[in-house]
Amino acid sequence: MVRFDLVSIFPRFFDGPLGEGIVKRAVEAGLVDIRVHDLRDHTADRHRSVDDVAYGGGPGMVFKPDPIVRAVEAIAAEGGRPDAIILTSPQGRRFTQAEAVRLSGLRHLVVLCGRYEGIDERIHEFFDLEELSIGDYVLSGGELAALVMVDAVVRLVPGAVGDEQSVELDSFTRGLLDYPHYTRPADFRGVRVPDVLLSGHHAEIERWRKTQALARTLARRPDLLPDAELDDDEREILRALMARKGEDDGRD
Ligand code: 9D3
Repeated sequence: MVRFDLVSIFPRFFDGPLGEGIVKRAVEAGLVDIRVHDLRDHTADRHRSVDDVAYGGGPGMVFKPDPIVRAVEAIAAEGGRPDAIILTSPQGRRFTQAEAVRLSGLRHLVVLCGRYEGIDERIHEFFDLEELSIGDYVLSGGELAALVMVDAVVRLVPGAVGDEQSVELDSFTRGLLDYPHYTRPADFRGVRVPDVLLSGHHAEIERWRKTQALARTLARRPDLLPDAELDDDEREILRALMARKGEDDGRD
């Protein structure tokens, strides 16, 4: 069982995404426990204020430290000391599949959803915070990033995804992009499914899929190849693809 406590100023943001599909099923099956907390419930002032202007001036607001510290203390008082406290932040290190695997091995995760310009830096004096970003683009806040992390981690909890094999074969687990997929009809408006897939030759189909996955990875995500887990076949196919590409590059 993995427990998530998500802290946000927009708690209803999570209703839709957590109420559908694999995550919903995992919650219903008791594999994960996901609790959403309204940061404003942890304020101590009449106006329930969570933010204030920045010392030193400049645009944008900053989360006050007090409601955040109180929220984490309340979670710890009720659910015990968490194994990790994550702050979603554009300044964080990148959340990757390897991070998802690491987090899926923990039992209790707190995710603080950043907004505005961030949290008062003194928060770091009170907890070990791990800052994580989901990528190099600008979001309006950390809620979507938190949902991305929850989704990626929940899929890794044993039993959450019906077919364990599909989790194991997932492209980012192996470090390669997936091969192309086709379904019926064999001829769609004159465009045919590659013959090899209809041939019934399982060894040929496997080799075609490996070649396609490698060619796509080479063309679209060559950055993945150095860390990809390749079998002997795949290493040989990749050598051939790269030799061919080398020849093409030299052509005018
Ligand atoms: C307008 C604010 N910007 C001023 C220079 C900085 C800024 C602050 C807060 C930009 C975006 C955000 C909100 N983003 C997140 O909280 C966030 C995020 C992201 O924007 N991209 C990728 N991962 C993440 S995790 C949290």
